[in-house]
Amino acid sequence: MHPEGPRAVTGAQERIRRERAARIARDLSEHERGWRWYPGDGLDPGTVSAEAMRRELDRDRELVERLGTATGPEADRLRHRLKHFPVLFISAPHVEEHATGAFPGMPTPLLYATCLLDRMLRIDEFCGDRVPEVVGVLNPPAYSDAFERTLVECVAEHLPVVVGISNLSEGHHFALRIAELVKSVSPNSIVLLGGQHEDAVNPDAYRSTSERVGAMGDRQREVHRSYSLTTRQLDRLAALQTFATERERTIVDIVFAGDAVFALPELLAVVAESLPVDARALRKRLLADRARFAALPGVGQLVLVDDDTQLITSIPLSGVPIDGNKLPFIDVTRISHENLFSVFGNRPTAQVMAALGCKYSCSFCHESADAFLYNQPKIRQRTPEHVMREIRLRIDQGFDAVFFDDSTFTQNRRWLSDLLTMLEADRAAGRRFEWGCQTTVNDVDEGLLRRMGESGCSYIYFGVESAQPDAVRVQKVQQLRLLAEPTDWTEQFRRVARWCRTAGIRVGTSLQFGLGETDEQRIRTLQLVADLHREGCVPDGCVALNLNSPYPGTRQWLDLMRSDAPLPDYRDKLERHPAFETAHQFSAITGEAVSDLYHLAADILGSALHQEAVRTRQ
Ligand code: B12
Ligand code: SF4
Repeated sequence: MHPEGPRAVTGAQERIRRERAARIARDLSEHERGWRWYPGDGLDPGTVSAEAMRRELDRDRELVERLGTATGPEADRLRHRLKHFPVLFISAPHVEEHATGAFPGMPTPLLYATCLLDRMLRIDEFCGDRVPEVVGVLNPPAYSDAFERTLVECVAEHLPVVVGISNLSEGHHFALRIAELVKSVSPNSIVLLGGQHEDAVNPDAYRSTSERVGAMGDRQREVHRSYSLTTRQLDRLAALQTFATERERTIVDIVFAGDAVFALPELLAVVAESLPVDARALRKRLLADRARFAALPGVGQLVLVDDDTQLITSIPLSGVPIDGNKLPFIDVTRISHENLFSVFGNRPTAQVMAALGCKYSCSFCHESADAFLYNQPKIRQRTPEHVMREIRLRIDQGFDAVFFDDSTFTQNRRWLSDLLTMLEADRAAGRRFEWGCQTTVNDVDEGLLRRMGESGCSYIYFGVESAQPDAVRVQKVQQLRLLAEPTDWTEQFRRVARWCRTAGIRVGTSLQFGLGETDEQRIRTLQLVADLHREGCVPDGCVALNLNSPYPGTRQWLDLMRSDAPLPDYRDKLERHPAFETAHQFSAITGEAVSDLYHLAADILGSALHQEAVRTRQ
């Protein structure tokens, strides 16, 4: 019973509903108000659930117990403190200052991981008794002393209960440094690591995939033979898993591998129930509460060290893939660094991902193995309607341009045609914006490019790799030979670049070295791009240089696991030439040869080369 009786309860309920309505009107833009959890669900975000109502009434009661019936700013501050606990998110950068070969974009992996949590917080429907307050989303474009100072200040000021760090392999070294710094300032903060590096060094995923392949018929088993791993081969990966070292056991508390969308709010709900939190007690509780996670949508697992046995233990999710159409849009409003794309004149650019996955399986690319390792469909596509709603939201939020982050945006022609029809209709209705995407030279033709250009597409990034890529490693090249009019890769790129020029689309490209090419082939590659630059197809600053480096979660990585060659350890500080997108110590081209290659590329490509230093401005 409420301390002041049933009438006071009804009054409080009315107040809570009014506050919710005001919050929706204040915080949500028009395109976010018509749905509760995901666009199209037909539910009202203003409805206060029984759980949220109970939580607010409990807070009222706690406040009365502490302050009596006093109101005013002090009461508001206390209510806020009683209700919330601080959490901090960080997207680990992969380069230091003065790098010129990097493109710092939006931290989409982190934003996807927090999308459901963010929605819950925006409509005040977090599924727990105490509510996380996100005190920062740090996405530094580069690791620097200034970033360390900002981090230390932020952690010291807020003493976050949980710090979530998003971690790709190239940024792994910095992710661990961030974890260490957090623990040095706030030893009680729970440090949580997640992202594609953790997905790709998770021995459980490789073990279960190997078992799945072992149970297949002969033909299927042959197709997937790269995934057949012996115990010895799997054990080699164990040394790279986070928690394999003593240091990691002291600076990281929980690792998440796989789809974190539903798992993250659940984990924070367990934290909310365990406040004031202690890492050992939390781990014990998580292990006892496994069933909560086994019921959640998503493929993946929490990974932690069992304090009783000292063994690395997993808490799996249900294994049911997440439908991207039933997720809230990512919340792009809280990141510390704005996302400006020089190809769109440094105007605010929204990154939108319409599909996950790629139909090809190039050996150096994470798309080659990741979906299969997590037993997911190879391509997970959102409907064009769902994507259009996100675009409309971004335009209303003030973004001037959209970049589609899909690996191969034009891989599904029917889907693309439907989206283009919608873009054309919006354009005719006055909603005009510039957009770009990335794809392969196999997956476009003259008519399609013309139509894309007419609907606002002004830039396409083609992963060309080289003038004569090795068809075994670069599967898209192999596929080109199967087209109706088989052609040579160089010729196809030249033809596509010219079609783009006619359609008013600028071409960007990434070149990849260290895939076994000869010096002569390198020169031919650079000259091909330089010619297209001179012809006006490739504008200044739109060519990126890469060195092939075996990333965990690729077919190349599986081949390394099956061989006796050492597996790269991304805990090491990576050696990189500032003008390359990728580090080189695990590459076939290292040391002096890297700067020689840079000078060769700079001489031949001139201003076509991307040379802009990462912007560190907030
Ligand atoms: C957008 C993007 C970028 C952006 C932003 C990346 C960032 N960290 O901020 C930019 C342009 C900056 C970028 C840079 C690079 N990228 Co990139 N990028 C992508 C891309 C296209 C989309 C990522 C995404 O949003 N996916 C969708 C979400 C739903 O999936 P997800 O990323 O797996 O995230 C889920 C989980 O991992 C987890 N999770 C993620 N973060 C966190 C954090 C916490 C706390 C928790 C609990 C869980 C969690 O939950 C998420 C939701 O389920 C992917 C390709 C792809 N299709 O995924 C490549 C990809 C991630 N990039 C890759 C690479 C190699 C790079 C670069 C090295 C490129 C380069 N040569 O310079 C750099 C390295 C950046 C770094 N910090 O280390 C590889 C990663 C391989 C690996 N093993 O790490 C990928 C897979 C591309 C590929 N096809 O190989 N990239
Ligand atoms: S075509 Fe591009 S995205 Fe697809 S597997 Fe090859 S490199 Fe990766």
